[in-house]
Amino acid sequence: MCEDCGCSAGSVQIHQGHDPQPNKTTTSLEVPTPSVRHLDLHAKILEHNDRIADQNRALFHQQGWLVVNILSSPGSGKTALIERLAQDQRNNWQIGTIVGDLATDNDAHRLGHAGVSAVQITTGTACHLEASMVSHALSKLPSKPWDLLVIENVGNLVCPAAFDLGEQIRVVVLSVTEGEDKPQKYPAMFKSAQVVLINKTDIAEAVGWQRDLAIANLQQIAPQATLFEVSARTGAGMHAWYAYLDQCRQGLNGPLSRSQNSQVLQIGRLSSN
Ligand SMILES: Nc1nc2c(ncn2[C@@H]2O[C@H](COP(=O)(O)OP(=O)(O)OP(=O)(O)O)[C@@H](O)[C@H]2O)c(=O)[nH]1
Ligand SMILES: [Zn+2]
Ligand SMILES: [Zn+2]
Repeated sequence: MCEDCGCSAGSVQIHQGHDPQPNKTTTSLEVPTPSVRHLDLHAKILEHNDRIADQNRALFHQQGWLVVNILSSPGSGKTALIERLAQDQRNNWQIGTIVGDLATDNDAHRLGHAGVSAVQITTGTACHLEASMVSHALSKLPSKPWDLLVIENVGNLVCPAAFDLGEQIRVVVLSVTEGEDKPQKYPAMFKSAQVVLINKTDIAEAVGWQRDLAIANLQQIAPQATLFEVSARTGAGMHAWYAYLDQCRQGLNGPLSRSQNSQVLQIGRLSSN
């Protein structure tokens, strides 16, 4: 975990387990809460980030770019989804990408091969992207009238939730291999999403994915999100996701109405701003 975002500074509790064996002892430990100074510093970092995110947002708006921030745990298929998008929409949209990882430029290479301009940010120890990193990366992107700028965040379901990058749409990917309880375990991330993509549906049956349970969990934690069930591997379900993006592009951040998007499985109300 990175030190910059204060992610290691929260009050950590180790809970007593439900031990089925009667004579076993279990422990409960609470690590002290962070100092006021530490919390102050964290608040300042977020405030600073929000200011730069606002500048990014103003630039995106002025340029008429639709900007999407994709977040998930490592390996959920963020890059694969962008590769598929690039391939399917190569004749329709001019797509730029900014991709964050702690190390390597593997993802930027993959996206380059998929035919889109890609700028890699390597964050070193930071486990999330910040608005200032995106702002710097923008200067490395060729200047084009982007229809769509996709930002792939660092694989992490915790810290990236707190950092606004100035995007119009925040997309959280949940793949079927991760388990149905991820929305409950990482509520801040799912609560911040406009869209949830359930990925790797091609292997849902093989891994025993409990679809109804997952959707109920999402409904409980993230009723504001619009859900698409997709497979980056086979392309299944991607057209509804593209239709959503297209409508957002046309309205540039305007909300979709339910009736406009009958293919979309609604798990709750759509964003109203
Ligand atoms: N079966 C199946 N595999 C997939 C799908 N999408 C991605 N994968 C595989 O999942 C693995 C991880 O995919 P990536 O696209 O690298 O995931 P990522 O979220 O970008 O990973 P990080 O950038 O490391 O966080 C790769 O082996 C992909 O081929 C899918 O829809 N179905
Ligand atoms: Zn962190
Ligand atoms: Zn990736």
